[in-house]
Parts: sequence; structure tokens; C-alpha cells
Amino acid sequence: MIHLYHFWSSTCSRKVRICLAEKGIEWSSHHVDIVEKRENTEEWYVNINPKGVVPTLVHNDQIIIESNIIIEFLNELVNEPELMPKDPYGRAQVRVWLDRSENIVHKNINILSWNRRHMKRMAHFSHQEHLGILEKFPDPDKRFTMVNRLKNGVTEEEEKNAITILTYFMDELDKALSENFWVVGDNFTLADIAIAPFIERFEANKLNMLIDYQKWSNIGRWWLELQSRSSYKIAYSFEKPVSQ
Ligand SMILES: N[C@@H](CCC(=O)N[C@@H](CS)C(=O)NCC(=O)O)C(=O)O
Repeated sequence: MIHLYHFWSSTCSRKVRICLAEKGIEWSSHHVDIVEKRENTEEWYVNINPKGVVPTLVHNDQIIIESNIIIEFLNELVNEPELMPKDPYGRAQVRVWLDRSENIVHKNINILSWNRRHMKRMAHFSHQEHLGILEKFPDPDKRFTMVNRLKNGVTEEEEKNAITILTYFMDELDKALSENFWVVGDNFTLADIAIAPFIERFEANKLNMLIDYQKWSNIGRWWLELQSRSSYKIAYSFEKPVSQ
């Protein structure tokens, strides 16, 4: 049995839920409240995910962290449908997009989400309480970044830089989609899954400069196609549990 520790609206959790639906894998849900209760920094959770982030997948008592690694694991666990190209070069290309999704897109959308989303949803905490929450991050790198962000805020210049980096990413994505139907080749792969939740997050954060489908018409075509897949609909239909 597959157990998924996840948060309903987290981009990385949604990525894994899309993959589970594509593969038709049954899974058991363990909702981790990363906003109100901050369960992700509690000892029981850090014991399974030392970084204190969602998602975490548990399969036969084996723990797998990192959403991109989780989706590769799921693809190897269940053969059909195959979500990686057959040829080594194609697989390398998918991994390049997985890397971009984490180190370019996730990193920079986090910067842009700070003022738009994060500060708003933490508004009921005082500065001191908020600091205490962020200081609990077990991962020293994440802890330093978050505490620093709270102390100094995200400046306009940092936001501008994040938008420039993401604009460049979208140019590259549009180019790939002008050459291929899906991000890598003619078949739907893990690359499509890894990027999709971030496009939705650009929309949710009303980052209009990053969702200009007149400028990036190939992305617009791909994005409509992606949202019409049942895996996407299933992943996004997971709502905040009522008890939380
Ligand atoms: N590289 C990790 C990133 C995971 C991550 O940052 N998850 C976010 C939600 S998308 C999280 O758990 N944040 C907790 C917090 O900020 O307190 C992955 O892909 O799994």
C-alpha cells in the first residue's frame, strides 16, 4: 500500500497526486497541515521527512522524499502507462525539466509567493510567533532562507529578478512546446507532471506576466490539454479536509 503525506494545496503534493492518478495507483491519504498546525515541523513528521516539507511517500515501510524522486519512483513501480521516454537521451531531457521545475520554478515561485500568499496566510501570528515557527525548520538551508526572508522581507528587486528568471523559463518551455506536443517528445511524461502545478500557481497568484498565452501560445495549447486530463482533475479535486 502507498501512503502519501501531503497538503491539499501544495504544488509538490499536487505533482505526486497527478502521477498517482496517471498510474491508477490506489493510495492512502495522510494530510499534513503545513499552515495552521505546522505539523510538518512536528517530531513525528520530521522523523519521516527530515526536511520538514511535503510530500513524503511511504511504500512497504520504505520512505521516499522529494516530489521529483517520488514521481520517478512511482513510474518505475508500476509499468503502465510509461511516463519516461524509451531512449536514454529522452530520459535525460525529462530529468533536465525535472531539475528546472525544482531549482528554477519552485525556487522562484516561492520568492513571489512570500508577499502574495505566505505572509497573508500567516497574518494571524505575531512576528515573534512567526519567527518561532520558521526557526523550527529542521533543514538548516531552508531555515536560514525562511528566517532571513521574514527578517528582511522580499524586496521589489528580488521579485523583479524572480520574474525575469521565470520569464526566461517560460520562453524555453514555449520553445520546447513549439517543437513537441508534450514537453519532451510526442508522449506525456514526468516533465509535464512536474511543471503543471507551477503554471496553476502562477494563475492562482495572478502573475499575469507569466501566464500570457498570447505571447506563449504553445504553452497555452499544452496547458489546456493538460488540464483536460482526468489525472489533473483528480489531483486538484483533493480539497482541504473538513476536520482541519
Ligand atoms: N524539493 C521538495 C520541496 C518540498 C516543499 O518545499 N514543499 C512545500 C509545499 S509545496 C512545503 O512543504 N512547505 C512547508 C512550509 O513551507 O512550511 C519536493 O519537491 O518535495
